[in-house]
Amino acid sequence: MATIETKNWTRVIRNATLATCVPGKPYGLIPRGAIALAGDRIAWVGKNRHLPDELPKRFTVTDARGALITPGLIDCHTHLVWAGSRHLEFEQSLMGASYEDIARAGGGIASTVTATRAASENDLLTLALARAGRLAAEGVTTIEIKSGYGLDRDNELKLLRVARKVGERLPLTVRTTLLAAHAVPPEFKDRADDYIKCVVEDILPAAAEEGLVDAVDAFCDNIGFTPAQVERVFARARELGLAVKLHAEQLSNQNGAALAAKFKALSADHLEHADKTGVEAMARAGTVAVLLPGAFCYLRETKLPPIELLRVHRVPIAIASDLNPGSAPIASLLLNLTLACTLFRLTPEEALLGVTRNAALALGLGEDRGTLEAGKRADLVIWNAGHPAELASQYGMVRPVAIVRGGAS
Ligand code: DI6
Ligand code: FE
Repeated sequence: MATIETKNWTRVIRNATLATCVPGKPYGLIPRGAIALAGDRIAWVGKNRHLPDELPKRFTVTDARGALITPGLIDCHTHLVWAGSRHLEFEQSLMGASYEDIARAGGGIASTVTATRAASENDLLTLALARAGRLAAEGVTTIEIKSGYGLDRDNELKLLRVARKVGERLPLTVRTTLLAAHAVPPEFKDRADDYIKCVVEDILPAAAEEGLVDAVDAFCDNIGFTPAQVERVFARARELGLAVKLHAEQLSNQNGAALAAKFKALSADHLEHADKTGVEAMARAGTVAVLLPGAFCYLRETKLPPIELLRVHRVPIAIASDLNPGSAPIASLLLNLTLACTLFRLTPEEALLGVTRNAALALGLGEDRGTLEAGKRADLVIWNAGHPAELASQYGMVRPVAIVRGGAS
């Protein structure tokens, strides 16, 4: 074997059960493995016995005593900047009102928009930090945060600024997504096309100009926007060189998955009502399927996303929390792992890949993170577990023992 170059190493963790999430074998598992870091990067991954016999004294060597190590978890779909609470709607829904009924009666997203517009940037930051902090504490090192509760230029930009600040205050990488096309704001009631014009001509360019947007999303559904309206938003996003993603086929089939694929979207999300045509288009475009079992569970949905079709067509499946005040007020990615298995029958391996490798792809970060491989960012979690299936197979007992973010813990 070639000599391993240890010159730049800053840290070694040995005697670990490494779930590298690299393709080839289940979980990319390396039992009795070791991982070496060089600054904020992974320098080397392999078996203990392939480590050089003499490790220089100058860097830290940790004995993991067999503990499981995974890549840092990635929550690739959240709406965690909001104010107000929808607990009364929760009660209405338990009395029989559907999510659509509540939205059509002026509640739903619109009620959160009222509360969020009234909140200051500072108050929103405090609320968002608490939610993101819950995710970070369970091993999440990268999150996506969408706007979508401002619905006018100043308020959408306010949400995106708060999202960026979350990434400055917490040891998390934050990717921001502009979701101005989430709902029609009250001042545009019955004028959805006029609102889309405002998104395309005003909100989107202003947010992009301020450097607040990593991607652009829209809600394509019977209570959201039509495919034609989404197309206008996506066309403008692409003109500005921004990636797109779509809330597609959550409550009904609008051919949103195919539309997302047409624009080479990073991901199409929800997908309960997606069909074969949509899945095939996603496969051809390399669009990731982001499944949101927490929202499915909270809305007591019964129509399952087409898991088998996604598998057959080799569409990468990611799992995310969808953390939001209406359909998924559940601040736990780990609970979503368990729900992905129990509700969607994903295997624990598929679930883990869904919050690591495939979640990175859904954010356009596949080259940089999501697996334990030399060259990737040194985001990793050491767990009080010995096998990766433990992460999804139980909830509330498996937790991080240590979290390394960009090489630091
Ligand atoms: N679908 C969802 O599940 C979230 N947004 C969307 O388009 C829910 C947003 C909310 O109810 O506040
Ligand atoms: Fe969502």
